[in-house]
Amino acid sequence: MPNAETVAYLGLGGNLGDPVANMAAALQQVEARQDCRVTAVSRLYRTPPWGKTDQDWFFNSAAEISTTLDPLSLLRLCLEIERSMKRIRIERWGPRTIDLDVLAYGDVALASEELTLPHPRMTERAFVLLPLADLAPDLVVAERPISAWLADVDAAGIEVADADRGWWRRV
Ligand code: A4P
Ligand code: MG
Repeated sequence: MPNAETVAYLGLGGNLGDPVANMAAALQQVEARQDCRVTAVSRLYRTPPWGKTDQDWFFNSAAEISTTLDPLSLLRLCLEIERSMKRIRIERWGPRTIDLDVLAYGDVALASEELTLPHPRMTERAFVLLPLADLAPDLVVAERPISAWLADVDAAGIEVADADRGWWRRV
């Protein structure tokens, strides 16, 4: 019998090269697999740099997938896709061609050296919460819905770059 499917959420971002094309290619790579289906994608956002502010603005988005991969295999797939796009990881919070994070996997909570679920910093970051709220405002993370976390963060400056959720199929 095939493994059951689990709903998971991915966070995407980038500010080097052509981040929109990279995010679209990443989602197309996920979609092309037998063990993942992309079931919804957020609007595309343009966001001021968070953390290290002397760098270019980012593009950010989020995706809902349904997958038979276990959590660690899904993380490794994300890291493999990042590597295939030659992500440059020189400094923490620094510029990157693509960042592909596992935000949540079903209702799994775990913390290991390689993987923490839900993503530990997502509840502080408007550039994660705003796209995720397009898909799952009622998703509960750390005991509160995404919409409640979003109401508490500073989303100043964030713009919708493309309101058509099919943006990733057109790039
Ligand atoms: N890891 C553990 N749990 C997870 C998870 N749930 N998803 C481990 C993904 N990875 C997870 O990742 C380092 C390691 O975390 C992975 O190898 C994996 O084993 P990383 O992405 O290089 O993380 P980092 O850069 O060290 O730190 P952090 O806080 O994750 O950085 P982010 O989230 O990648 O932030 N501003 C805007 N506007 N938009 C952005 O997208 N992004 C960053 C980078 C900074 N500022 C930004 C944006
Ligand atoms: Mg990451």
